[in-house]
Amino acid sequence: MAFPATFTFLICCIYVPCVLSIAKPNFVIMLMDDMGWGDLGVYGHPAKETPHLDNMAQEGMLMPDFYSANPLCSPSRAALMSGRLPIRNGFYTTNAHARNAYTPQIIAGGIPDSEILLPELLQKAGYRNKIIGKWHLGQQEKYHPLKHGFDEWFGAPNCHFGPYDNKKTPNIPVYKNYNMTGRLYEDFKIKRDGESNLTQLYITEATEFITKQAKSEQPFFLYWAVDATHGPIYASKKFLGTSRRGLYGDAVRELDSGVGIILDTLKRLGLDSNTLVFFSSDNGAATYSKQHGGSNGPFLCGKETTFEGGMREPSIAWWPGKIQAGTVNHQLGSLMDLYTTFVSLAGLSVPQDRVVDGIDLSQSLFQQTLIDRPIFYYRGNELMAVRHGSFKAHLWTWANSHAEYRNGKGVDFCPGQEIENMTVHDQEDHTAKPLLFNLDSDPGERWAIGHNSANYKTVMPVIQDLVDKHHAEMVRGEPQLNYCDNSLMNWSPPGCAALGRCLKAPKSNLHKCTWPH
Ligand SMILES: [Ca+2]
Repeated sequence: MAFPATFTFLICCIYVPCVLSIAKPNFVIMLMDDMGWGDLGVYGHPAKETPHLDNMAQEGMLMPDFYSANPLCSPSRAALMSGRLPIRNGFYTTNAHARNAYTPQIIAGGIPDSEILLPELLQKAGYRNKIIGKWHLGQQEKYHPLKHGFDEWFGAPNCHFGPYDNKKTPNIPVYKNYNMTGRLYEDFKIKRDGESNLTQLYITEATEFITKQAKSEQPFFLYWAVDATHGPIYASKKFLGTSRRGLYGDAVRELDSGVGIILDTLKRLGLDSNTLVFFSSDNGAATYSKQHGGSNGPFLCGKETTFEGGMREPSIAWWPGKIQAGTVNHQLGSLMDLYTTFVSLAGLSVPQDRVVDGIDLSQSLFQQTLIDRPIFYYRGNELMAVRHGSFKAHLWTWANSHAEYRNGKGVDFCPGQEIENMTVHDQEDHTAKPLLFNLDSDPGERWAIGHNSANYKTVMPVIQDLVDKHHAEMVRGEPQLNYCDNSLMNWSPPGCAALGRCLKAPKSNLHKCTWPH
């Protein structure tokens, strides 16, 4: 007997995935740079200057227990893109123990070809991928985003430090896809008072891309990697002087307005019901900037450290109709999870030939089922701490060196915060008897649980098993951040000849990079 077409379709839907009947969802990652957990109104900042983010949380899900994979830009972003801890993907150094390393423009390494990045997988599923803003996975051409799965790029390969003299150090190029379109400070101004229209350009690039994709009906992945809250902090003229918090607050307000504009664009084009937007930050606020930087709320220290202030991120998930509005989800999450979750929602599987640290958060986002999993906190080549459930165990503690701290007169990663055995200036090894904290009752990591308490004796063996298993199964990637070379800086980026903007590179001086903390 012949089944009616609709009945056959239904049977197909039950037994095989309805690939053709369901449009693939779009993905947007809004990744802030050095923005802290406590910078958003909805996360408790008293300035209450983030109405669009607060509204995004109202329409979506607040995720207060969400982490970056590292307390520094480059390793955090490499983990986000690869779904794997920096210790696996190579974004660490072995030049010294437990040192934070990144990709300044003298770095010789970058994201290895062997890593399969999120956009590479999404490209296979028919997506068009765009990165706007900071890449930070290597400035050499072979490491560029368009060599690793992105179709479009507007932004810079490195941090926006400068201005440089183009003799000892070149100004950082800004790319439009494969080729440079100018340089920071020369063609894309960042003035001494912090005025720059870069965030406005990044907002326009985003809305134009989304509008183009809406017309084409091709699914897209937008990685909005804006960097106005990373030093040197900047904001456009319209926002300068408008915050109660000073220049940092001006930058936050402008980014917040950008979030509103992008979400409105999605709504206006009818894409909101089919787009998962995730807002977060690459690492904690730079507490060493004191009143000139961001806020990590109740958490200890900030950027560069594996205390909560270094890695817990202000995170919001948004997908109207799919993620229940106005919810708070205490799932322990990681930016690496976006890799696995997006790949799964796109109908693909993560690579099976390697360990992927990110987990599929779909059931947590859509059904609010908590998934049991640990969070590993690395600093360089060392596993510093592990969180499981409410508890966090510190295996190693360190703020920064005495040489850098200079008795409080130098660089201070924990200003105004001093916790015994924690915010120390010699690296302390606690692996034999880890320091244990309950982050639900003690989010500031101030009161260690007694080694002889019943709580310690119950919790610590569970975490120790996780640590032992993690170490036993670990396959470390070849470290990418050991060597530096001045000849590898952005002297002659692709496209410089057409603009008449190539600079003369010095002789190669390959040497071990120095990572002070
Ligand atoms: Ca950062």
